[in-house]
Amino acid sequence: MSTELRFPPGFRWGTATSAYQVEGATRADGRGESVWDRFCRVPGAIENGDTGDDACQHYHRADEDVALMASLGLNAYRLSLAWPRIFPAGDGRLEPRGLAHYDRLVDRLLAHGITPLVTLYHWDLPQPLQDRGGWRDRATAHRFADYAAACFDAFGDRVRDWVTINEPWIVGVLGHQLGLHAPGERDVAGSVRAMHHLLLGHGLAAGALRATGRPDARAGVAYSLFPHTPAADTDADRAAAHGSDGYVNRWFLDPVHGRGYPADVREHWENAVGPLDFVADGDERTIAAGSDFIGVNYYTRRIVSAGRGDGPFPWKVEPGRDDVPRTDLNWEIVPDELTGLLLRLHRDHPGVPLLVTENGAVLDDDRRVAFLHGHLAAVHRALAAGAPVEGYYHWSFLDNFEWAMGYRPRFGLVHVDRTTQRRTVKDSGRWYAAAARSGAIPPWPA
Ligand code: IFM
Repeated sequence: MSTELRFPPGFRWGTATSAYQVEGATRADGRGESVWDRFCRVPGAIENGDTGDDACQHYHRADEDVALMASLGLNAYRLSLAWPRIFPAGDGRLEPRGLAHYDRLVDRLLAHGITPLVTLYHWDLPQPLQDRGGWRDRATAHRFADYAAACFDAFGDRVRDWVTINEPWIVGVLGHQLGLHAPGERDVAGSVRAMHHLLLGHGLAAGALRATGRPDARAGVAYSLFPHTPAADTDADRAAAHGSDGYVNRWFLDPVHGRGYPADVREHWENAVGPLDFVADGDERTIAAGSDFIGVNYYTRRIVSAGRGDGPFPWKVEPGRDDVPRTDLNWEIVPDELTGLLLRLHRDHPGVPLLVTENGAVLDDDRRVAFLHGHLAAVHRALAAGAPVEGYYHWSFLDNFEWAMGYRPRFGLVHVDRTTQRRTVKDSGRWYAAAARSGAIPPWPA
């Protein structure tokens, strides 16, 4: 009798990338400047002075890369569109060469039986919009909805599923609070505005998708979700973990899925930055208008204790447990938390389909196989317990530009030689291909 773990028919076996991290060709075909092009020029901002100028040259090697994906038997791919390729100035003139590139890429994927999941915003804001205030300015949410509508118009006949915004919390915290990501702001109040406008942009874009009248089109956010563990089994640490969960997870999930901003987090933010007067009447209704799935980007958990340490809040993020294995970036590897997270989302937002839109690790490749195995088994347990998980997109297809850490961390199932750009499928890529082809993984533990 087989004890393999079989996934449901139609399960999406995918990988994920984002435009700035893989495309390169930042000056090709009329592409405008993005905040990341600018940020990479700030001395010391990126390890080793790396930039996305070349990245994996995916812009020029898209055919080869899609053929490689197909040869691995993958049936899904999450990619992002570069806003500055489509609207080089952020708004106004559409660049037909940018549209033509993605048009061809989408056709290529479909011709190989690979279903595209398209992200509209994976952090490469056109610099001219940043010059007008970026996400701190409400108008950016409207420009985003215009860009989204143009993409729905161009690709909506072939693309059904859209991730509007990738990881609004990370954009807020790393980009606007800590200055570690583009646009490099250190402005706590500005970060709260930015996060609100990102969600508003999502709601406006989801509304624009509805307005296309395509009944099977779906929109959702890909959230950076961190399950929380209290450091000690005390009321104080449990309250801290709940508060931090609000800051990281509920602040985004609740409004998008119709519950409005959570009162406890709103109070924390108002204590920290004053009244949230940029949340206009009706905004929460707009934000809640029409999300069709939850995109789960899961990497690790947060262990939290009471005390000060995490920005302006009364909790502290602890370093993690000694007996838990780590990735080479020192992130705890806890696949069980993914099961718990998926079940929690199913409980809190019943009926909403779930997609694991990112999961991956920087590890030597033997350990990546174990990581994949553990996390897919975790997804399987969630499915068995009733969570409606439709697919898994491994981060990442290729070793790529890991933002402020440059090219040092390698997340790919496919190795990319930085000098020759040669692609070599890793053992983990072959393992994942076997799983995708058979629709099952060996029993866990192996
Ligand atoms: O590379 C990033 C990606 O762009 C967003 N989610 C996390 C990944 C790994 O850090």
